[in-house]
Amino acid sequence: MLQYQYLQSVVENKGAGYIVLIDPDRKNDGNIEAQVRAVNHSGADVIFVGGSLMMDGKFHDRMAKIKELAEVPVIFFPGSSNQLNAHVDALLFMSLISGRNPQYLIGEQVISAPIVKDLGLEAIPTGYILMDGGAATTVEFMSGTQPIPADRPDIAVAHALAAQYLGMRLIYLEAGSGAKNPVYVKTIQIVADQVDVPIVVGGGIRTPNEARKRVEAGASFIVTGSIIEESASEKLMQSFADAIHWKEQS
Ligand code: 1GP
Repeated sequence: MLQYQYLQSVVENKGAGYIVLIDPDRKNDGNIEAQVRAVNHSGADVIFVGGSLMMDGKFHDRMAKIKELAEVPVIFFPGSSNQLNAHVDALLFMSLISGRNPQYLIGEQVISAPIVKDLGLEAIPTGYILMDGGAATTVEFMSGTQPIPADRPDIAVAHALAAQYLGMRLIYLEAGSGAKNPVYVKTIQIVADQVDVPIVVGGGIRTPNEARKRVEAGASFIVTGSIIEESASEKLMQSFADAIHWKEQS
């Protein structure tokens, strides 16, 4: 089964899906294994791997380790084309559509496409929309793009619709890793009301309750990174999974 179909089946069966983001950077050297093992037993549906900034050269080794240990699909969430590798089940083929930096709109994609083809990876076309999360984040700085103001859901809707009409199959509403404020519930509601494409929401989500509210607003997937990185707690992941999988309890 294609990974995109798997994602669709998660939404159909559970109401929404829980994605744990693991950043294969040096800062996680000591606890990557613990994070993946916890994911395996937590009810989480997918692992995203990736980050916007790598501080050493062991990125690919850590990716291989994550893939080897993971019992759920591993989907690559690339920070740039030079992170491409085969240790994944699919990749988000993203365009940072809220920005106006051609490198992240199309440049990185052109560099990546032949390599994706050669590696035989499933590419999931994704419109990546950066919303202001209350403080500057790594993705904002590294991509040289401005986020959409948090209180302008109309601008978010216009971008999300553009993504849909361009044929993108996921819309990622991102506040940035470690964001002070996650994407507003209201924004998700307004965007979800207008588009038919599944919406992924991440950045600054720290509690199962915050995740649940965003699912109720129309998010199809919730991503948590930092909060899990801090503790690698299986119990916390379980609470996230339970809060997000609303269909399983009804
Ligand atoms: C980043 O949305 C993810 O793309 C995760 O953010 O690290 O804040 O959970 P956090």
